[in-house]
Amino acid sequence: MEKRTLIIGDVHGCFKELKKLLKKVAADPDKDRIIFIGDLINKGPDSRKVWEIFREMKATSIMGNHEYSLLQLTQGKFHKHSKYFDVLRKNFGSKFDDFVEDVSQFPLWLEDHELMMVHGGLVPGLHPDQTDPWHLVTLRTWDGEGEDLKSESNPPWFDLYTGDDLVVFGHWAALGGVNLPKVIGLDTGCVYGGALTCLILPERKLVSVKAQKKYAQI
Ligand SMILES: [Mn+2]
Repeated sequence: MEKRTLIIGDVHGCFKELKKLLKKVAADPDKDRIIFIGDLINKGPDSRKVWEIFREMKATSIMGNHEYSLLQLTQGKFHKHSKYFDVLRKNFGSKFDDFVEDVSQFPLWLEDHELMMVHGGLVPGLHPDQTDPWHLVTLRTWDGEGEDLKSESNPPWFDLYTGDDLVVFGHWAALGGVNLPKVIGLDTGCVYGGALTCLILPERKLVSVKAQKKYAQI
């Protein structure tokens, strides 16, 4: 049987829901390829526990905007999400440096045969290696220039996508998930009281577990 690929949406510290979801899909680190779509951390109950599960699952993660900002901050650059930094540091304690080392290995995108994975989205007409990393991790809508990445007066980036790869992304919880022929959005807003979702490939099956509570405001 072909190896399964399990792609998991934005966890944001929701370790209980993550455990439940992994159980529901019978995730097996020795048999499945397990990939997180980014934003493992911040906002939710326990980022460190999510990272521990990530390690147990021998998983990979795409770089989310929260991981990207964390790296910038550890390099002394001011960035968004700095308000989460102290909480995260305390949460990880003596494991903080190990965690940051792991995060520094997260790819900004992953392309594999006919599959493309990215946290935010793809700039229309550009390959990720031609794209500003900040766009890859935060893009929602496209204004034609990349100045405004989220105004709802502009079209979602995936409305302008014309490639052949199946693109799997996260980051846009307000949509409550996206399922189009060439585009799958996995952020179903677990930390906001929604659900945590896993895409199983090659079957293209979506499996979710409901959030136990609302941990943060969207
Ligand atoms: Mn995000």
